[in-house]
Amino acid sequence: NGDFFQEQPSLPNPYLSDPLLSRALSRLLPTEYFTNVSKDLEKFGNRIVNEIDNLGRQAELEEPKLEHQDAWGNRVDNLIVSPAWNKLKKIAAEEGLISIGYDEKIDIKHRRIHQLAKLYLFGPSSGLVSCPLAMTDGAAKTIKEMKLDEKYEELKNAYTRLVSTNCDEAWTSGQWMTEKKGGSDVGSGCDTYATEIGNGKYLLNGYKWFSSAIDADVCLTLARVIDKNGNIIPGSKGLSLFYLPIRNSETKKLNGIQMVTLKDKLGTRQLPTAELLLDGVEAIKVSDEGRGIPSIANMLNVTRIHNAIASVSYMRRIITLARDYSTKRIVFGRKQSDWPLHMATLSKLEVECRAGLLFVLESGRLLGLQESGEATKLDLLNLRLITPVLKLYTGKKVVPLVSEGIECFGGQGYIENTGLPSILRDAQVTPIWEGTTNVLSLDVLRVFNSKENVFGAFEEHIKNILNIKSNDKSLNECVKKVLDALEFLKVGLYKISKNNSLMQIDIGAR
Ligand code: MFK
Ligand code: FAD
Repeated sequence: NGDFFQEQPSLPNPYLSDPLLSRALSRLLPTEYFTNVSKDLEKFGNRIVNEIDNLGRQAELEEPKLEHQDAWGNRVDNLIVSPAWNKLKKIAAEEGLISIGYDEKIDIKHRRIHQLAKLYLFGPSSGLVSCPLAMTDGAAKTIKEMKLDEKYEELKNAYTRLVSTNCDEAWTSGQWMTEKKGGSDVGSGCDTYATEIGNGKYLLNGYKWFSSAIDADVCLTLARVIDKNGNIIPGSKGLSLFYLPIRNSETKKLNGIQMVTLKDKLGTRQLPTAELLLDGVEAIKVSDEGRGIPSIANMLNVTRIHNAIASVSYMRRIITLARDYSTKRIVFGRKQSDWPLHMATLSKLEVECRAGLLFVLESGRLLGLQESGEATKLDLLNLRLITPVLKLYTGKKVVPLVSEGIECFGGQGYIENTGLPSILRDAQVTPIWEGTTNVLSLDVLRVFNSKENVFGAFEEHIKNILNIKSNDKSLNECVKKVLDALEFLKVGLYKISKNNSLMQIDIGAR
């Protein structure tokens, strides 16, 4: 009847309520460092509940808009974003969501784990600011690994801004790769051309079909250099990497860029994703000629880890809310949580989410080893191998998981102003951008087909992890199953490499 009101699900401190995160961190981090990280995450968790989550919701409700002209007909391309979006970007800088990964004062080997844990808490409340953060991290890593000489002062300055904690100075970066002809096959799809104008500078002309977080300050992009005779090299070997400021630092006008339209998207509607006409964009070539794809790969590998964090964070959010709701919703005379069938459903989701979190943290561990210079050859091979697997696996799992989570709320899960449907819509992008599942499967094959003994490294890595001495029968059975699967995978990969066929293998299913 009309006077019944269902108690709604509430969001607890995402760090304190996470059943696994703190335990996993205490295993991965030295004790004193863990204590500090734990305090930071608890404080951040409170800020998420009390401030950030509301801002994220506001950013979602106040979608970005693009005004092409001012009242007098001047072309202005004025991008209007929610004040909440801007505030979230400031909070991200202040909280060190990028800087933690680069702070030389922090234990280099472990700081990535801290950063990933913090991003995992932030993701579902971030109003999709998680997207520009991913690209900013990718750009910072790419610039850092370039070992630039003094002629690249502009890039050094950009790096300082990208990793800044000063919210008035911090910058974000875009990543423009996709064009109309191809987002996966960038080598054939790229029709952006670069003409040298001296001093290592070029003018870019082309059309970028998907460009997210277009309120960024700088960008990394790919273009094909036209040589003095007007010739170009087709395919991926003709692409070079360019850095550009999005606006002129003095006039603040767009740097030869026209924002053609904002994409009308299924989800991620908080995020301004534009089609851009590049009409004489001044840019600096930052890779050797023709080395654009391997140079932007540093960025891709970082953003793919961020993508996995986003996927797992959506899983965690829907489970947290569904768990809370299960203690509040009465069905057939009992709380949902008292029905074994409902708990079995939640348990399945829980197992998947925990596996995803451990997988993400493992990538953070390996990344930390790489950045501290302590990685063995085996660690480096494993990092290269697990990054596409992590991204494709979590991206593939999150959509059905969130869908099942939404069902736990019955009809309410389908109602817009509960905020629940947007989790499903936003999750659906994670298997698509930053490389689709099939394209990442092919990346896994690219790694296996390299000269290195990648499978040997992977096998050793798994065996090290599984080197558990236990009397627990079910644990030992699990270990055996994983070792059998490993053998199965080895045989499958051997067949694929023997036939030299780039057939699609569903790594996830295996
Ligand atoms: C909330 C989370 C947010 C996440 C961010 C949100 C923003 C969304 C932004 C985007 O979606 S940005 C666009 C992302 N686009 C993609 O991910 C492109 C997907 N396509 C691929 O990944 C293709 O595999 C790729 C374009 C990279 C390569 O295709 P090709 O032309 O077949 O490359 P090829 O010839 O096999 O490789 C060229 C070189 O790059 C080789 O090196 P060498 O020349 O030295 O032999 C490869 O080994 C190297 N390479 C390719 N992928 C690599 C890599 N190296 C390291 N890591 C990789 N992942
Ligand atoms: P296609 O490459 O045409 O792929 C279509 C299908 O073909 C996919 O299922 C794919 O798996 C499959 N396929 C392709 N090649 C093979 C193969 N060899 N074997 C088997 N199957 C294959 N891009 C940017 O550069 N910057 C951005 O900021 C950005 N933001 C985005 C924001 C959103 C919301 C979205 C949805 C996309 C964004 N993208 C961005 C683009 C995104 O990275 C691409 O859409 C994605 O990489 C796929 O490229 P495509 O759309 O051209 O699809």
